[in-house]
Amino acid sequence: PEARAVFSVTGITCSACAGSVEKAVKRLPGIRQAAVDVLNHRALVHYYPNFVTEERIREAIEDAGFQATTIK
Ligand code: 9UX
Repeated sequence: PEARAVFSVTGITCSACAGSVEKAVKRLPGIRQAAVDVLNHRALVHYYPNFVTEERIREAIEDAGFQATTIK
């Protein structure tokens, strides 16, 4: 079964950074889809909870250089 997480990504405003965050998230195991919306500063991720956690995804976004909080 698939899960969905939404994150608020502070300070993300350009498509280049959106692309690097998407790439960083997609590098994790268990990611089905990752999309960053720069207008709303949101990241939407579809993932498989048996393989990766929401917190691990949040950390990957932070490691890519942006503060992220889970929205739910
Ligand atoms: Mo981007 Mo940042 O490559 O202010 S969101 S620069």
